[in-house]
Amino acid sequence: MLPLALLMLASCNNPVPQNTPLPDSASRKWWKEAVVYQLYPRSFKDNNGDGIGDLKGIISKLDYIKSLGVDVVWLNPIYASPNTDNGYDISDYRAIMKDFGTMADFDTLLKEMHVRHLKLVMDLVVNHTSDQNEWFLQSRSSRENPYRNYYHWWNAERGTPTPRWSFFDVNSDAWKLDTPTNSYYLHYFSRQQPDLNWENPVVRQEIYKMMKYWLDKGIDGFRMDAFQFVAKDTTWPEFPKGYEQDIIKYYGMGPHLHDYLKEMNKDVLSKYDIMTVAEGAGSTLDDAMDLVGPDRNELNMAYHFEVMDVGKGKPGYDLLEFKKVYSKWDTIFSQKGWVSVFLGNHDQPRMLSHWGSDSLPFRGYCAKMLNTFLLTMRGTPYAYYGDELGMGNIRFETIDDYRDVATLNKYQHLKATGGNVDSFLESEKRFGRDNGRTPFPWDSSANAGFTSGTPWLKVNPDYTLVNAAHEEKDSASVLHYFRKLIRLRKSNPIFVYGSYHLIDGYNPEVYSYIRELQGKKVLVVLNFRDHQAAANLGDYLKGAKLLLGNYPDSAPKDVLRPFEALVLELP
Ligand code: TEU
Ligand code: CA
Repeated sequence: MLPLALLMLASCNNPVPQNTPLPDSASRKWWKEAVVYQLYPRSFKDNNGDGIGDLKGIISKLDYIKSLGVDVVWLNPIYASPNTDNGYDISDYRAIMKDFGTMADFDTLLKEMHVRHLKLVMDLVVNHTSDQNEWFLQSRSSRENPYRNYYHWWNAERGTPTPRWSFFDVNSDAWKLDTPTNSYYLHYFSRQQPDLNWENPVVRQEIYKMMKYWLDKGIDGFRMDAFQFVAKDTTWPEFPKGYEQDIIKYYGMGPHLHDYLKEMNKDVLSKYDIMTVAEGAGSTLDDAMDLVGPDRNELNMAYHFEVMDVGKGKPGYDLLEFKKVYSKWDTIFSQKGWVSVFLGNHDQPRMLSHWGSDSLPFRGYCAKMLNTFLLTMRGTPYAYYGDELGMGNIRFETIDDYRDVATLNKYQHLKATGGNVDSFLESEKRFGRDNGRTPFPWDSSANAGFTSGTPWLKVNPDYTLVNAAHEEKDSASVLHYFRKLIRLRKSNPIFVYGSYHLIDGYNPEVYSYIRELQGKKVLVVLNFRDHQAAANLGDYLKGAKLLLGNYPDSAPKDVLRPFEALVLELP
């Protein structure tokens, strides 16, 4: 993959495409033209004062969501769950989590969304269930139980199982000895999240039936959680030492994964006009293309993680790396297939803090600049709730403030093994998942208007500055700019179907690219730094006309102010 990535930055010396055709009607799809709004239900709006966001809360805010101009809402899991991983541990796939409301609330939500021409995409969590799921309760009860093979078991008389690393386990061990049957079960995530056995055709049929249950209710698609991990090599080969550093290579795209997807597509997906996106796209170009190639009959669009590695583990990040990754993924799908574009989600810190700066005086400019990137790239943009306001990381001081199983278990592990918990807490201020899960700031009243009770996770104290009511009144706010960006994208197919061409690729501070469709060209220029930076646009500026900029006196020019963003129409 690397050689292609290196070529990317140099490709800016190639001529700009001149006449990219509009794809034929068969290749134009609603899910390519849509803007997705990802909403974390626990933190959006609490309707009954228990401190937890709920479906009635979301219903009460649908007009706000509609006002953004987005088309699709992706809801993180709302199924019945004991909530060890905030709903990613499902105990009943056909019920709604008590905290969130009832099935009647769900039906109302879906109906009210469709009235407003908003589509609903649900999280589908089928790599694992909760250990409280009836399937698992049966499975663990005896070796002869009919549900036994729904999960992966290793009888203890065989000795200890081949080591498997776990994302969330306190000991990083993915095998847990279960005394009732003296056997180990597999859990890539926490002990409360046993992995389903996809090799069992009965499991697959159960899942397909469950998917139809929701699709027949009228939902518009699935985001498939951790799906690249579902297929396992059940001969359990030894992996080389240190394999967990390259986990996607060893856990991703296991045997028969594509067979399962083809089967699921034939039995379920192909029968509906829906959006389907798997979390993760493997580790090679072929993996990604195999998932979403239009001739493959598997899924619609990829959601890769590579860009998240660019900013991991070190302060600051290299903008050239960032450009390489985005340019590479654009190239992969330039002829066929489709990709998601995102800068944050519920597993990541806030995009503003991670990729830019939430410090004054530039925070508003920076939030606008990052949103400009998100909404002018090729691929379906996923805006994460609150990023339309410019929310930032909360940066908790103590472990007691955290709720995330990933943070809590890691902390416990370090404590038990004499690791450095202080430096861990410092790094969680930058990377902890709870940074991206704090309650939505609706207004400047107590608890940001999110709840009348005690919020399940602290509200970011900066809500007095960053909240929807305040930004609604301020025509120069991030919120108003976000709406303008969406209107711009919607009014011009160049942003969806236009080719992408990098300009001045080796510029370490400014990211510039041209989108071109049927001879029309738009130039996007983004200063990723908190200081003035040169864009080296040269002749491209001749006759350029401003479509949108994030400073009050924006105009086409070559030297950009801190976090300045320009969207220019070229002659
Ligand atoms: O995440 C899958 C996944 O691979 C995560 O471990 C991811 O690498 C990590 O969160 C980065 O910090 C999905 C969901 O998005 C996540 O919220 C769940 O916790 C996880 O699956 C288990 O269902
Ligand atoms: Ca509630």
